[in-house]
This record gives sequence, structure tokens and C-alpha cells, in this order.
Amino acid sequence: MKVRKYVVKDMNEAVNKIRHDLGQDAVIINQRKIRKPGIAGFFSKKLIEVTAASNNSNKNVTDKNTQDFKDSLEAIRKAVSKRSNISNKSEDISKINQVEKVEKQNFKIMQDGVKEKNTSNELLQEMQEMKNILNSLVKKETISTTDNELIQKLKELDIDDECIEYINNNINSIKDDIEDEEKIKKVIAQMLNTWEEKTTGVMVLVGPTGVGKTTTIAKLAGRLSLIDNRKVGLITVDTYRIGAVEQLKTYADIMNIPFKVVFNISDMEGAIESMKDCDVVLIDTTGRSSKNSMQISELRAFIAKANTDNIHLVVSSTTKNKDILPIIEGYKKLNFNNVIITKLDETTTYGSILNILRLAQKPLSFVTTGQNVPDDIKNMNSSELCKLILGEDSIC
Ligand SMILES: Nc1nc2c(ncn2[C@@H]2O[C@H](COP(=O)(O)OP(=O)(O)OP(=O)(O)O)[C@@H](O)[C@H]2O)c(=O)[nH]1
Ligand SMILES: [Mg+2]
Repeated sequence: MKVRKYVVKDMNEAVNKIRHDLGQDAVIINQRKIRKPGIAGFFSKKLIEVTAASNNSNKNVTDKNTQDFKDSLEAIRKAVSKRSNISNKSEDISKINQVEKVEKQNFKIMQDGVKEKNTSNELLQEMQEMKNILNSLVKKETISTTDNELIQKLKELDIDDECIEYINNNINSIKDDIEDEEKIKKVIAQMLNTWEEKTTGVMVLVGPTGVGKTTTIAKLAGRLSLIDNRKVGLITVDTYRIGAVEQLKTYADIMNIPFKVVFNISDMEGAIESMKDCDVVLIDTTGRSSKNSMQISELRAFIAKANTDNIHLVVSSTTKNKDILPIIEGYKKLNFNNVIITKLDETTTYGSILNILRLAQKPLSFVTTGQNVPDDIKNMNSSELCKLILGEDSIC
């Protein structure tokens, strides 16, 4: 008897190879899905490892054949014990059935050839032993490593524990007959909401210090005025930080667009009124710590005068997972209705996108990917985001 293992893309390929190598009488004794090693492999398509056996001389079986069969039993035993380390929960039940089927097939082959009663009994005993070993292995495997493996992979992508729990619970409730990675993508895509609207009217950017609000405003202004040919006005209320006004004024001058500084709440309405012929008015605000509720309340008074619900919270993708919730909670007072995630070029894992959007429960309007004005800003749809988060794509 010959036993061979094949790693193939589908069963058609396996059957062709088995027929070619082992002949028409070959039987498939085992099959299992495997992945390439590493995290990339986890999200790539599974391959199938097929073990097949053939009894080339089922007539006049000799002692040599019996020995060959014993050898192949040993080979199967080794393969199965190796397999137990990387088993998949969903395969457990079918495995017992498979083992029984394999044994029946093997026994039939031997019965055809082996006439001596004693040899058959010996083989039967051997098979029973093997069955016992396999059953004990399968029982151990019911505590599957798959969930732990999945959790570990998602952790490596910097997805936080709450998101992982949510993903895990939700993939278990998907009953469709699809691969695990497709289920993960489905759940993640459902968690990612993006802003499809056109930028228009008065738009305010708020967020912690240094996340890139002013640079993002300059990028948007450049994109809207230079590329989309729309009339854009810029307003800043950031008179707190030295150089902040000059920073935005420089961009406004280069792009030749109107620019106003609002020092007091009472100036806001006038500034907006002066830009009423603009298609879009972008308002830059002072970076504030979300923990300072006095400063946030002051900002709220300015924004109330701007009379818009087009408020975008800017958060950096490099924010520590633990800090995301306090930022979102602190800025909730400003009733932001979209999120901009910046500095994607400064990180190698993008789980924070998922963490931020899940906690904010608001659509993502833009992501920024570098310091270049106006180029490094873009809209991403949920499927692009999903690929990025799962490490199938990168920004640079
Ligand atoms: N790598 C990278 N740097 C960025 C990005 N966006 C902004 N920056 C840089 O981040 C720094 C801070 O940017 P600002 O636009 O001044 O940030 P801000 O939120 O307006 O800061 P405050 O007004 O002080 O709160 C600057 O050096 C920017 O060039 C980005 O997408 N990627
Ligand atoms: Mg700024």
C-alpha cells in the first residue's frame, strides 16, 4: 500500500494528482484545510491537504503487503498526531466519521487480498487501537485553538479587546457557509461607517492638540479650491497658540482664498456672513485636551455661533487605545457627527481605525496620510478600510 500527501487548491486538483500517481483504485483517507504560516496566511485563502492511499496489488497479498499496510498505518498515525496540534474546531465531528470511513476502506482493501484469518484479526486489533488513539486526540481537540489563534491575530493588528470580543461574538453568529476570514471581514465591514456626503456649507474641525486639524483644513481647502474649483473661505478661532493664525493665513494667501480670525464669540456670525458667497467655509479650532471641560465648553460656545451640524472630530491613528475613549467622551459635548483619522503614515497597524470608529459611532469622513498639503488626504470606503485594518493593504 502506498500513502501520499498532497497540498492542493481544490479537490479536483487532488483527485487528478491522486489518479495520476496512485491509480484509479486509490482512496482518500484524510483531508483538511490548512493555511500558509504567518499572519498574512491567516487572511489568505486556505489550501487543502489530502492524504490518499492505494493498494496496488490487492490480489495475492503477501506478508510483504501486510508489512506495507502496517507501515502505512504507522504513517497515518504519525500524520494524525501531528495534525492534532493545528486542528480546527469545526473539523472535530467530521474527523471521527472520517476515521471510521478510512478504517472501513482500508479493511475492505485488505479483506480483498488477505485470506488468512489470523492476519485479519491482527489488523483488526491494530485498527481498533488506532481508532482509540484518534478518538482520544479528537476529544482533546474540542478545546479548540482557533478562537485563541484568532484573538491573537487581531491583537497583533492593534484591535482593542472590546472590538475583538465584538468580532468574535459576531462571527460565531454568522451561519453562512463561508471561510472564517470572510466572516471576520463581514463583521468588520459592518463596523465601519463612512461619510458619503459632499463637503459643503460650514464645516468645523475639532480635536486634541497636535492631531493635524490645521494641516487637514489646509489640505481640504487646497483640494476643494484647486482641484474641485469651489469657492472656499477659511476661519480660525485659534488665537491661543502662538503662530496658529500665521500657519493658516499662509495657506490662505498661497491659495488666494478669504481668511478671517475670530477672537470673540460675537465675531463668529460676522465672519461667516462675510463668506456667504463661499461654497464651503472651513473653521479651524484650538487643540484642547478632552479632560479640560472648561476649555471644551468655551469651544462649544464658538461652534454654536457657527450654526452648523457639520462638525468633524480629528483623532490621530497613533493615539493609544486607552486614550481613545476619554477623547471621544470629552468631545461628545461638541456634538461632532463625523470623524477624521490622521497620520496613517505614522503607524504600521491600523486597528486604531476600528477602535476609534466603534467608540465614536460616527462615520469616517477623511483619513490623512502625510504632511503634504493638499495631497495627503483621502476618502476611504469600508472595504478599503477593512483591508488596511487586516493588514492586507498598507498606506505606504
Ligand atoms: N505624518 C503626518 N503628520 C501630519 C499629518 N497631519 C498633520 N501632521 C503634522 O502634525 C503636526 C501638527 O499638525 P497641526 O495641523 O498643526 O495640528 P493641530 O491639530 O492643528 O495642532 P494644534 O492646533 O496645536 O492643536 C504638524 O507637524 C503636521 O505637519 C499626517 O497625516 N501625517
Ligand atoms: Mg492647529
